[in-house]
Formats: sequence, C-alpha cells, structure tokens
Amino acid sequence: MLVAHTRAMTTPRFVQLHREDSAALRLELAQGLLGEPASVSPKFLYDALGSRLFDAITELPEYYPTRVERALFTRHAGTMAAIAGRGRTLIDLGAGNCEKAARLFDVLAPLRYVAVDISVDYLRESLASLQRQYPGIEMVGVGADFSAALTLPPEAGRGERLLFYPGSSIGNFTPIDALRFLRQVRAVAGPGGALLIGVDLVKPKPILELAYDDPLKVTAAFNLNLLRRLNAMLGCDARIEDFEHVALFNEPESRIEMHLQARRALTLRWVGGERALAAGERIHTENSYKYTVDGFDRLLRDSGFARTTHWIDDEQGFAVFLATA
Ligand code: AVJ
Repeated sequence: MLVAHTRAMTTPRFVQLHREDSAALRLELAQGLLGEPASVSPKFLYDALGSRLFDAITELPEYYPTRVERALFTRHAGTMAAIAGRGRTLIDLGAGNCEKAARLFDVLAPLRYVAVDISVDYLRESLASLQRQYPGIEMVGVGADFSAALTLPPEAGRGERLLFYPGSSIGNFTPIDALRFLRQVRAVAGPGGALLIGVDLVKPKPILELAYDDPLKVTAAFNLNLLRRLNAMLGCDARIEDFEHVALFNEPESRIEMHLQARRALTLRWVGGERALAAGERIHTENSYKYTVDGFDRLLRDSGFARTTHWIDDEQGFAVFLATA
C-alpha cells in the first residue's frame, strides 16, 4: 500500500490541452507576411535551435533580465514565501526547463507543481527529473497555448494557487493584451490566490538596445533563425544573408522592437503566396514592452489584484511583483 502510494506520487502526469495545428500555423505565418508592415509572431522564435539561442542570450553580459531576476528571487525568496504562503499549488506559465520554479521549491514548499508550456513534450524530461529530486511534490505537465486563453485542466487541482510568470514574458503582450491576460490570471488564481511575475523596466535607450543587439550577435542569430522557420514551415525561399537584425527602443510605445530588415529589394515566395520587400523594408518580429514600477503596479490593480508588493535591484533595471487576489 505504502509502496503503491509512493510510486503514484512520484510520477508526473501530463495533459495536452490543445493540439498544434500546422495548417493554422502556416496560415498565421502567411497572413503575417502579407500584413502591412510584414510581421511574424515571436512565438515562432522558439524551435529547437531558437530555444538554445535564447538560452545563450540569457548568458550574455548585455542581457541583464535573467540574471537580475534570478538575484531578486535568491535575495527575497523568504519574504516572497512569507507573503504568498507555503504549501500552495505552484502554476508555472511557460515553464520550459522548469529551472526557475525549481529554484523556489525549497522556500515555497509547494504541494503541487503545475508546469504549463506550449507543448507538453518540452516538459516531459525536465518534469520527470524534477520529480525524482522532489518526490513529495505532486507534478503535472500541461501543454497549452495560454496566450490565446488561459484555462487549466482539472488536474491543476483546487488548492490555493500561486501563479508564476517570470522572465518579463509579459513584455511580449501589448499593454491592452497584457491587461486582458492578467485579468484571466486573476480569475484562474481564485480567492486567496497570488501571482509572482518578473517585469523589465524602462531604462536608458543604449542599455536596452545593447541587450537586444549584442556584439556577439547571438540575438541577431536568434532573430534571423525565424527565416529558417519560415522556410521549413511555409516552404519559403528566404536567404539569411539578405536580412539584417534590427533592434530599437520605440520610446513613445515603451517597447523594444525586433525586426528583420531586407538588405536589398527582394521577393519572398512560398507555397501559395509571395511578398515583395523594398530595400530597407522590415519584417516586425517581436515587441518587448518595458514598464515603470508605477505603471505595472496600476496594471496589476486594474487586473483585479488587491495588494501588490515589489522588489527591484539596486540599478532599478528589473522588478519582481507579488500580487495577491
Ligand atoms: C522571453 C520575451 C522575455 O523580450 O526579453 C530576448 C525575448 N528577445 N532577446 C525578451 C528576447 C530578444 C525575451 N522574452
């Protein structure tokens, strides 16, 4: 009996909520390319190579968010746990390798860990090895595209919830969509629920632009890799050499923009469509919004959270907010 119980507890469960529909993804890519301006959603940045390039970005001295956020979690985890409460269901949105959440396990002592990512397959290995390290935490892997709508399967359970959304991933949403998303987060958190979220802050333009256009050109490779993705998914004929990585801080919009800029006049052709680009014309590939502390605090309250606490580093480059329902 005891053996059976232990074995059941140490096996993560996996649930795939939505199936990736490759026809729909191809349509989305084609529509983006035909748009004015042409665009490709940043979600296409993360294929196998793109995910590795992003991991490499987080090691760059110029890309401060990952490092600064980690330091904030290390330094203030005790206080965060005191406010959020131990023994909750920790719901990790965009878990990937589950590394960031795992670092908080000892201090947060969650009863259950629900790792959500676009594909449940990304989660299998990391969750299985984490489960061996933490046999006492019930683990569930969920494959879901929560950017469209945030819904959780019954396996997420009914315990008090702490949602975890680190890395300033919220920056990929426009402020309007961020509000819509955070309202859903607030609803999913439920009464007594909380949200722990990392947010990149507005800072001088040169620092921001260097973080997204590093001299080693890792971010350029990360962005240009989208062209390989277009070629693979659409049967497109894009040549990497024809494009240049551009990252700029759009101050009025308070966002870093990434673009792929055509080095010469060219036409992209794919199965079922084509798009002419003039020399210097750009394909918009990512927005990364930067907030002020007050601005993000307001956003959390507008989303329905009653109380907020935040921590920032000495340079005031990055903030971690804890919002309670
Ligand atoms: C994963 C969306 C938070 O916006 O900083 C890093 C992605 N793009 N370098 C960010 C990214 C270029 C990153 N997020």
